[in-house]
Amino acid sequence: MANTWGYGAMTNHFGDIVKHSKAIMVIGANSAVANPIGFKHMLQAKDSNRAKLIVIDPIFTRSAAKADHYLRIRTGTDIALIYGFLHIIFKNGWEDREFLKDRVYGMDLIKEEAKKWTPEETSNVTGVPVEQIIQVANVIAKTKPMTVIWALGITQHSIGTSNTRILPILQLALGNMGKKGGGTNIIRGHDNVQGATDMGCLADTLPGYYGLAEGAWKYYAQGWGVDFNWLQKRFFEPKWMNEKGFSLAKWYQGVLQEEKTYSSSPIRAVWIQGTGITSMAQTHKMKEALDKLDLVVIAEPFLNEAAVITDRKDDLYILPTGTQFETEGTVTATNRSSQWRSKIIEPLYEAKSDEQIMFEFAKKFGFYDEYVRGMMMGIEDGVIKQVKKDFVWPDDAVREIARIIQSIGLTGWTPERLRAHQENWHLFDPLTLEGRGKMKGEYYGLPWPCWDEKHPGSPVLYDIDTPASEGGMGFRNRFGLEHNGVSQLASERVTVRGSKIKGGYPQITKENIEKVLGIKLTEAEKAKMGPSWAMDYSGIIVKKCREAGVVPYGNAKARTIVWEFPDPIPLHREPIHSPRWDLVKKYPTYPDQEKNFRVETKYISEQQKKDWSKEFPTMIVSMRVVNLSGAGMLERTSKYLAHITPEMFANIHPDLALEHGIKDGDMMWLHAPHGTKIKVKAKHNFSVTPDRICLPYNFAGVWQGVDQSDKYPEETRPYAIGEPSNLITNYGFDIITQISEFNAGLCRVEKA
Ligand SMILES: Nc1nc2c(c(=O)[nH]1)N[C@H]1C(S)=C(S)[C@@H](COP(=O)(O)OP(=O)(O)OC[C@H]3O[C@@H](n4cnc5c(=O)[nH]c(N)nc54)[C@H](O)[C@@H]3O)O[C@H]1N2
Ligand SMILES: Nc1nc2c(c(=O)[nH]1)N[C@H]1C(S)=C(S)[C@@H](COP(=O)(O)OP(=O)(O)OC[C@H]3O[C@@H](n4cnc5c(=O)[nH]c(N)nc54)[C@H](O)[C@@H]3O)O[C@H]1N2
Ligand SMILES: [Mo]
Repeated sequence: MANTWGYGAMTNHFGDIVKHSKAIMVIGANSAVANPIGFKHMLQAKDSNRAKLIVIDPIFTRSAAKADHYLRIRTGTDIALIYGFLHIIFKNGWEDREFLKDRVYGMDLIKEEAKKWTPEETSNVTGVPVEQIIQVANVIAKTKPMTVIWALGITQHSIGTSNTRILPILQLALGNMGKKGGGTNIIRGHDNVQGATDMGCLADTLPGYYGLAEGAWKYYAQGWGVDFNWLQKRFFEPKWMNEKGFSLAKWYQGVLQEEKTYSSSPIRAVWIQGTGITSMAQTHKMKEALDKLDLVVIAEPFLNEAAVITDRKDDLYILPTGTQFETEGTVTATNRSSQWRSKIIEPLYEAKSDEQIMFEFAKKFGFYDEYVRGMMMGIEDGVIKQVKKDFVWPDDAVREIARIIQSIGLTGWTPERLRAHQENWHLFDPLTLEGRGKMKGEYYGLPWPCWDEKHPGSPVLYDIDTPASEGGMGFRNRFGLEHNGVSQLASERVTVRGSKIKGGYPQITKENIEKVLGIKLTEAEKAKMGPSWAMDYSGIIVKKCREAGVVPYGNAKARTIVWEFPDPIPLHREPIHSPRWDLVKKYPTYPDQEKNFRVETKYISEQQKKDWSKEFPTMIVSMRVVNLSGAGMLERTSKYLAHITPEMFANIHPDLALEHGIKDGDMMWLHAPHGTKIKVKAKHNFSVTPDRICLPYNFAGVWQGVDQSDKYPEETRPYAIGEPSNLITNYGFDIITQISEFNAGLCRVEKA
């Protein structure tokens, strides 16, 4: 429930923080380094609103250095801390009772759990002093609106999904959702990572979060102009069509088959396009898998170091790929705004752009016609059909997206509108996103949902004080009409401004539209209309909703209980490898997972095998550095960027280092519970305490002490190489998303 759309994104935007936030809680993010432009807005809010900045992080980061309140938390204990805040908030009656009554379902269960989290127990688990817990609980309860900002310190845990749920729950309790200056602002990572998620670059959904059920596939078959049976035949057996694929985190199991695997045969070939591989945990397993495959293809502008860590000599191809300067199209920012990007130059030398490579692939494997047909479809007189014989790239791709992805309201994103925004940057206010002059009435980048071609986009989600036609909305009705006999719709007091319907209402379907909107459809309209607002190519549902001032996705309550998850409400569970053996018994992890995506995953059996902390007493925390990104190949090939961090290092407290005889600048070994080790430079540093070390993950080219320089093809060795830290990232995966536990885990330090 990071937001009710499914995945994380910003509910608000950076300019909104500058203008309206009075408190900013940054938890598990180091924006000063990872998102400096975003962070500038937080500093501006301190100036413009005297906003209080609260930073919660196991490391004293550069962001923490600017905080009014810095809480040094032990990794993986955020749920405990937030319950600790909620304990104090409920005890003092500081929660927003009206908001809870009208717009939230299930807060009583949260209140019950919070009772257990006294300041003393919270302090025991999190390591944050009691007085600080009480002080910050006071600040956040009394300084409104507060926005909550997070990134990877929250998600990269075996309890990552629960982490991402407890924070919106805090914001609901305080009544900070759907408010200017409030909300939950999840800062996304890479350029266009929001767009990639929206487009379904995931193993468990179709684009636009449509899921993998038959109805969704049929909707897509229609939109792509292909036969459903043809789509089904792409799969070895029909049942795989409705099953999640392998996740990026554990694809190697599909090759190695060491843990129980659910697949028709082992994976024999892998196609890598846009990920560095050493950025993945269990890198030693990734290497084994790369060695064992029949075929590896890498589509890359640089030399991807997947090609360096493997020992294979044959059947490895690197396809030179254009960069983002050599292609054109749209990207989506962390606040759901879209941006048109122009091509600066044609792909250089023999390189091809990503889409050209995909087109060639489709031709080679005989499905090119079906692959591109979606771009030649159109809606005529309310019916979807093929309307032309050729396509224009990228315009027709953008039109296809707008036609099909109604679920998050990309419907208004026409190439014409997005191009006009690019051409008229000067006419948009950077803080309010409002357009002026000929851009008047639109928000910059048409932040989704943008329901139709006249809609301005929605800069702040769940804001009922704004009319639907200007971006207002309630919470989405996504989980049925009632649960345990309680209505899931917003109360009668929650009316979206200007709406014809007072109070809550369900999502609009063909079946309920006449009743809910109080209208009469013609037979012709009924014949064209799709089954629900998200699957209606005719656009009639959205049109009728607009006329009634109604948001097609309904007006419901936010839920704190996700009844289909292993933990219906978030619960603190110790990391798989925890430094606190006493707490492992009290707050154990999940039972082992029989199957998620295509593999089994170990939880309790690994956690409780033994007291890992005896042999591996030091916590690992992952950090970013400003000059490198991701797997790091891209920046390490720049002489100037490489120069800033010429070698792989870890920040270590002098007390811990000297205990092992490690002087500042000495090399040291870091050993992981699964038997791997890396050799890195020790940097004495006071941002860490003696119980934890902190290290970047942007290196490759050295493997457990062995320099791999000779494995780079001529003239491709980057200026800086080093050990991939993910060689020692511990085993551990989120129970829902399977993201790796990059930000918890243990190691042992040894002088090299
Ligand atoms: N220990 C640890 N590991 C982590 C993380 C952490 O915090 N700690 N963070 C995780 C996160 S959030 C992420 S997003 C990943 C990031 O890690 P990766 O996904 O590996 O990201 P990058 O290295 O930025 O990019 C991958 C490759 O894409 C190539 N590339 C760049 N532009 C293009 C293009 O236009 N087309 C094509 N085809 N390729 C291109 C780059 O050269 C690079 O080799 O790392 C994850 N791994
Ligand atoms: N220069 C640069 N910028 C980048 C990137 C890059 O590689 N280089 N990568 C981009 C990408 S892909 C992403 S996803 C974003 C990531 O953006 P951020 O998540 O802001 O970046 P990190 O440095 O990983 O910050 C995570 C913070 O969480 C803290 N942390 C770790 N465990 C816990 C915990 O259990 N609880 C709490 N409260 N905090 C914890 C860490 O100490 C760290 O300070 O950055 C993007 N920007
Ligand atoms: Mo990321």
